[in-house]
Amino acid sequence: MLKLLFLSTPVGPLGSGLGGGVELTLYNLAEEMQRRGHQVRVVAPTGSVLNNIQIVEIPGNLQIPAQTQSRDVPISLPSDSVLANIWEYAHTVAQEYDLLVNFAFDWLPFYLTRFFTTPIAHFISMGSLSDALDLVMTRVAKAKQGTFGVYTRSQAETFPFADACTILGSAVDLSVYDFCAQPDDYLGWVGRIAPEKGLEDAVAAAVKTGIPLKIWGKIQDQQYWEKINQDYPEGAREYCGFLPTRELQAQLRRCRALLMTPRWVEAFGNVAIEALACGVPVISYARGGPTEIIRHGKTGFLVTPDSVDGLVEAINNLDQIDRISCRQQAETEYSLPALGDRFEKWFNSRISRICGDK
Ligand code: HBI
Repeated sequence: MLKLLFLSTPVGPLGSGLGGGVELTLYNLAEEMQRRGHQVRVVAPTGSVLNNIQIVEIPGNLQIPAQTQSRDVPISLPSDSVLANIWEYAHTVAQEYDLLVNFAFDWLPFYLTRFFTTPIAHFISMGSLSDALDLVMTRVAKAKQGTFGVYTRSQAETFPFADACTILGSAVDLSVYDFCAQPDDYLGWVGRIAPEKGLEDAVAAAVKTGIPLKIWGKIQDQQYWEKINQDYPEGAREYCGFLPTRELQAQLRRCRALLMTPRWVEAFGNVAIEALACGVPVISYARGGPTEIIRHGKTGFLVTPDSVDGLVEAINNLDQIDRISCRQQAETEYSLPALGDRFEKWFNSRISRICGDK
């Protein structure tokens, strides 16, 4: 039995949607590790909510989302930084745990690694975003073998230390997602509403095909959202809010397809496996994580990046896809037990390696 301390992302309370896919990963992993008999405690910003997982809430000001910064921006922390407060707490209790698992994509936790005696495993939730982060991560990767876990190979390859990354994939709790054989006549888009997610292309494709688009997710960039509203007619899209998983899947399952339009190297694309779990085919730009998830022509389509016409062509070919094969792929590749096996192996290797560290 391992005693695990999970240190959450500092960009928002868990359950707010500001943490995007990493919120789902952290929650699913905590659930699965507890199911296996390990002790898990999560340290997260005040206001975080996770059902039946012990949370230590830490006050302080949220961190600027790293993907809104350019690559050469100096590292910054707000006054009374929640990130710094989380790691001050971690330092006071570290001795009580076998392993600290970090989910923040931030300079401070990477820099502090060398000063902790308790082993730290860093789960990286995005591709490379900044030179300063790449530098400190490369230094840690060299000093502590096996420190970095990532979702996908294409995400790892955005970093100079790609070969030092452990590929972990992702998963969903399949019991929460219900298969839907007969969809309604609309398309779906799920994600943080922000420029790197390319929502405008999904709306443009919906307008061209005349099939309405339903949108779920947190509005993270207000003016980006307002520009989409100005550029596209009302009928083409309906904003359905940011929903908890059970409510989301009850609507997502009724889509003819999920559209994914990432402008950046999407580290994984948890929404893709949520859709597959409901039997919903996924049409995505061939960029980042989705290229390792979608079986082209079988469980969805991979489209030339940034090509709205490519999205339209794929939408017109949806009848080729058998929705059962989407659910089956989720069951074979993205179940929680499979995820738990991969992470448990990584945790144990990180703990045992403590003696081998330079
Ligand atoms: N930005 N600074 C910072 N730290 C994070 O942990 C972070 C982020 N931006 C986005 C994000 N985490 C998550 O939404 C993604 O990792 C999924």
